[in-house]
Amino acid sequence: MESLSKRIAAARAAVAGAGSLDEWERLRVSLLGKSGLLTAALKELGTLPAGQRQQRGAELNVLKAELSAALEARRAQLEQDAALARLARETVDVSLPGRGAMPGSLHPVMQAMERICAIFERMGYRREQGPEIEDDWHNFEALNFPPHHPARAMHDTFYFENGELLRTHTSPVQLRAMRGRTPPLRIIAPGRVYRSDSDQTHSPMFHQVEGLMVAEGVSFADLKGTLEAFVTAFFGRRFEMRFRPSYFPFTEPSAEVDIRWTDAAGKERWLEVLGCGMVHPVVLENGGIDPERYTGFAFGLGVERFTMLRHGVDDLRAFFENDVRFLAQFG
Ligand code: 2U9
Repeated sequence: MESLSKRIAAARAAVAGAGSLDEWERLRVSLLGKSGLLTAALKELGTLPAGQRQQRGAELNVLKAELSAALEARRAQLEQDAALARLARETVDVSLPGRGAMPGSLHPVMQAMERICAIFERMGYRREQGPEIEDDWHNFEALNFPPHHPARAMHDTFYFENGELLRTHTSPVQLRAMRGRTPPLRIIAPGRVYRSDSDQTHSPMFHQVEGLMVAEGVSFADLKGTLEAFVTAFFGRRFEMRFRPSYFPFTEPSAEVDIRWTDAAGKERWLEVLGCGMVHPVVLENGGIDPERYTGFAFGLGVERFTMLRHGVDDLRAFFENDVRFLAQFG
């Protein structure tokens, strides 16, 4: 018993001095494990005479409880030390410069579309939307493109097998709006349109904004004043403007609008930016509006083109490549 006491006193000192959880585990096994010091002493109880067995057993149990408590206390301490060491290792130096965030922003074409619509909304126009998959009647026939008419060739159309098509302009939106309402109306129709065409200045999907005003006594002079006010508001300055006779099936008379533009090299030239005209009587009728009583004007523009002019971008494809280095310049 005496030598056991000495060995236990030594074990206690070792437990108190255990420097790591690994060392602690080796000690626990050597004391309380299957062939540990105390386990062996307890096993030996069976060899003692019955008279001594009970007292010795009680003493050993007290020692075992004391050792367990000492082991437990040391383990708690070692774990706490380890946790504190990890916290110290993982501290963040808040004085280091950050990596920098990359906030997203509206695509430049969408920004221009918003700008265009907001200008017309201030003039009393209401935004309308419609389906991108259309039927022949809404996209062509009702807009005075007769079947097999050469004007249809102006739009390289994507057709579905069932005869439906991807709208080639947002005009069907205004047509649907006319059919559901009575004049006076002012409608602005922004949206995606599709034409089978792709090069430096054409994309198979692009964005249009079209406008329509119908009321009693609307004239070409109203159209000119509206588009001059719009161009001035969009670019933030006045331009010399030219309304050049043109042809669209859905307007008569029709015009293309040029502005006097100074290019990057400082050279002045006329630049086409809009199409417009007085709504054809046949189109008013198809929209359920009496052409004897009402007149209207309409116009259309390509949003990518306006975005390119506003920012001096010379290749349309930059808007569809989604290179963040390009897009981040418009944040
Ligand atoms: C209805 C009646 C008339 C819309 C118009 C244009 C002229 C026009 C082009 C500009 C460049 C399309 O993006 S572009 O290729 N648009 O020139 N659009 S008048 O006329 C309408 C629309 C709807 C019911």
